[in-house]
Amino acid sequence: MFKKTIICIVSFLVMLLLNVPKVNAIKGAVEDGLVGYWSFNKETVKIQESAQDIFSGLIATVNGDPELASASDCKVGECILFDGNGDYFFVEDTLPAKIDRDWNEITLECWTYINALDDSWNRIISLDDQPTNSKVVSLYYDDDDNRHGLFVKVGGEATQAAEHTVLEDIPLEEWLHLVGTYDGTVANYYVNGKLAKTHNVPAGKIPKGGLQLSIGDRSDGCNCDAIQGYVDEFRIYDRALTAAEVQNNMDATGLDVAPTSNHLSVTWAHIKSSKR
Ligand SMILES: [Ca+2]
Ligand SMILES: [Ca+2]
Ligand SMILES: [Ca+2]
Repeated sequence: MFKKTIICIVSFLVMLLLNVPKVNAIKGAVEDGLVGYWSFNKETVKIQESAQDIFSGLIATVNGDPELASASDCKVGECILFDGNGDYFFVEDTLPAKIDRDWNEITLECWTYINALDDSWNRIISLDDQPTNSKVVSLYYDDDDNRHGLFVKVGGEATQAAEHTVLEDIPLEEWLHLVGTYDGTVANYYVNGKLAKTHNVPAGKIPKGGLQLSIGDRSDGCNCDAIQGYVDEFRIYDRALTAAEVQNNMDATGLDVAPTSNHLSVTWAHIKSSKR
């Protein structure tokens, strides 16, 4: 009788354990080489001021009047809506520099949902040295020439728009996972986890000197390359992610491991997933 009771209790406990729901289970983004990660989730955004990167604590200051969009309109938690008129985020660099530094390799990654085209260049993410314009790594699209891709310009080498971009207008009103990687030689552009374009830009590193990072327009906020649409889950790495890592990150909803205490003070319990 006693033995039977014990077996019953153990069985019950095992069943209980098996049925525990995974509360707020986070699928972690790759952290090796991660420099900054703007989730744009509401606890990281003061929409009239700034958005904080949840990995390094970098601050992106707000220009114009972008909106903090609700999770139901976004990919993972909340995100930012840009209206195409004066809206962009400018990343404040730190010391030692996290942005204006040598980039031997780089990855730019985000989710975006473009609402409308405007017959010009548009930069979803841009690391550049505007106004000099001798160094650029940018996830961009160009309605005028019906193209989208990863633009790389460094050391006198540059992506040729007619050859190295996807030759179609960027799809409208749908979420796109865009990743650009550059390892000093090869530039890869992934759309929704698939390699869409690859080509050689054998120019080596992107050297420090005037490099600035922006979201939604060129880094000098010219309002000439401003996007109309949403941006979510922007990550920047100092190495070229592999195809498998790009796939992993497409499913990512946060970070597996909280950054060490010197990074920032975001309440990790609040960073949860609500992927639509
Ligand atoms: Ca988000
Ligand atoms: Ca605006
Ligand atoms: Ca067009």
